[in-house]
Amino acid sequence: MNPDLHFDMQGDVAVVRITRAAKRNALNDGLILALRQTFDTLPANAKAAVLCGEGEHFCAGLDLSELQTRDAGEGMQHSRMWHSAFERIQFGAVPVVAALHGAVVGGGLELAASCHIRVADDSTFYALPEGTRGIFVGGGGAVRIPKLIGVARMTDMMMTGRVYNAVDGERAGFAQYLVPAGSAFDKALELAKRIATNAPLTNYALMHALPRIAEQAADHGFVTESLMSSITQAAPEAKARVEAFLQGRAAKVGEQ
Ligand code: 1HE
Repeated sequence: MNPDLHFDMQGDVAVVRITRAAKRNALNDGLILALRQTFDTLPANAKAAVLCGEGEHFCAGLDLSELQTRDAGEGMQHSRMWHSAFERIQFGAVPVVAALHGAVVGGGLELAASCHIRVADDSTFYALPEGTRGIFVGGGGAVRIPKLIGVARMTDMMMTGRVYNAVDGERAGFAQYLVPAGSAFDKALELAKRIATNAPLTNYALMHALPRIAEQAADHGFVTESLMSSITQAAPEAKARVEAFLQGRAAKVGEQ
């Protein structure tokens, strides 16, 4: 295991923590490969995961000290390495909740965007300093970030160096939850534990089918939706859950 990445299980939730606080959790090649390996080989009993960072910041993005003079081909391979690691998060085995605080910038924002749910605390800020550094996003941000905040906001961030604070960031769509400073991890863990109680096929459909359906033409999307709907409904677990509700044994909407 990479010394800059800590892994442990809290019940059936996998907790993945970047522990490179001295360098603001900047992502070097070793860390990217370790993230890929970790999400590729989660224990079979993991039903959800939390991704977080140690210290004052979630992640300062690409380790700029490794940004050597790559030629175009090497640069593309490097970017593709990030893509393959973050795809293991987005399209991996379990839903991943990101616990955000402090800097969520550059590749750190790309990493957060590959998770399924983002919980930010009041100290969180978002930026894409790639624009200032004379480069471009390369970790899937051009695909994922506009889906959260729209092309216009991302263009503005990269052209002008705009930084979003936690409140404006939540309003813009970076995070689905905003909590008091210091409590993002606890909230993320609470959500992950809740997600872990879902029927596995429902979580699978949300992770693997929903984002693809959303990108399909509507008439294709309706068919894919109906297939996924029939598969989830046919599972014995779905029948048992519906039966429990009908017999008054399951929570009503809004009850835990
Ligand atoms: C780093 C990095 C890094 C910090 N690579 N070493 N990302 C950026 O352009 C963000 C650059 N970082 C910052 O703007 C600031 O560090 C923070 C706002 C995140 C935090 O500030 P602060 O005052 O808490 O920390 P610091 O004093 O700036 O940094 C502490 C140390 O971490 C320092 O090293 P030291 O040896 O002098 O102690 C910094 O050099 C180091 N450090 N951030 C390397 N990013 C797939 S493409 C993705 C493209 C990108 O992500 S580009 C955006 C890169």
